[in-house]
Amino acid sequence: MFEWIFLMPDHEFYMQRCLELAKKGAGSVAPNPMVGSVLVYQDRIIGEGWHQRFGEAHAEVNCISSVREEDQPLINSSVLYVSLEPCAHFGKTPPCTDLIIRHKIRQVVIACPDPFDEVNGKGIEKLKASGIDVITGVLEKEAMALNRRFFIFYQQHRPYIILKWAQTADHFMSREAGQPRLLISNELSNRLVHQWRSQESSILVGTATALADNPSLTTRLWPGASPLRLILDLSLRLPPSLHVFDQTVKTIIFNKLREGEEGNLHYYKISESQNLVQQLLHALYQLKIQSVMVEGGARLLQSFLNEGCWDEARVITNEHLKIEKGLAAPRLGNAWQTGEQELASDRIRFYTRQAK
Ligand code: AOF
Ligand code: ZN
Repeated sequence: MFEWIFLMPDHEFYMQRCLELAKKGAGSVAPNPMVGSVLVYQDRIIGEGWHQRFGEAHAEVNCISSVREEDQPLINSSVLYVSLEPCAHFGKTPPCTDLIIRHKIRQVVIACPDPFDEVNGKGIEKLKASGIDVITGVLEKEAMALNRRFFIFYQQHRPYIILKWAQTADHFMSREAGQPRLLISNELSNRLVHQWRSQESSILVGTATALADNPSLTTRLWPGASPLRLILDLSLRLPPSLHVFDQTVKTIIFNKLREGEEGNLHYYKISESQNLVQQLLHALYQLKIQSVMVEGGARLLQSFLNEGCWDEARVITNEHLKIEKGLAAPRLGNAWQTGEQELASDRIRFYTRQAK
């Protein structure tokens, strides 16, 4: 019995390695998922790979081609670990299942199924049909969390939604309308926000925020790409002189009046009479935008909260600033706090939505 336990392959150990490898693709593979793979012969890793760049080779391909010449005869007696179901379709690259079958690999251990319609179970079926022993569900939760944007997008047909705001210690987001702009978060938090922006596909703000704060919504404080800008301007009343219209970044303007493109500005028509949040989410799904960070204002954030349409909230509180009156910050309901971080005078709290 003891010996049997000792000889059991440590699936979680190798899957953990797959997840570590997968993370090396962060920032270069979106909208594809981050995927890692290892090939193990009798408790020895003989190959490792990950999906490195969008449009290029998948994790399994890089893993198998990393095997040294002297180890190649061992491939057909090895176990392949992969953090996502191997694909069974011809996309930008050929199916990984064909490669695995061609190499006569005897066992494949998978963390989670691929929710992408073209794959979604077909990869697992194809491997099984060719006689390969397939084990699924190893570190499934961790693997899904790593690619949570990709999973939400394909399973719920909407982007992954992060709500972000800064508030005073007495729970205000800004001074009252017409009053001078209030800077709440400190420089360290502002830099962190730019890092967050670089991790998402898009940032959304409402009309009042675009006008009052004149934000650039770029990542100028962080070395990462600026996401798509999404501006809600139903009546197209925002002045073209605002930073968000400077055309340095592709910008979609959701409005009720017009469609079309002008350089980097894309006009997208929505209707005032229908549910705004649902229309936005539908549009973002159609546009294949996998994630959105909603950065204000209070009303727009509250609409997402009221609809229960959010996945994470990141709230920056300046613990030293009180203004006594102003525009109230949104109220979180059904939220779990998952973390907390202190950055000088600011405290950042992280929440996820609690399923009802
Ligand atoms: C895998 N291994 O490492 C990744 C997979 O256009 P393509 O050919 O790059 O295919 C993209 C789709 O393949 C993507 O939507 C997802 O379903 C899957 N990604 N599959 O077997 C990998 N990155
Ligand atoms: Zn593949």
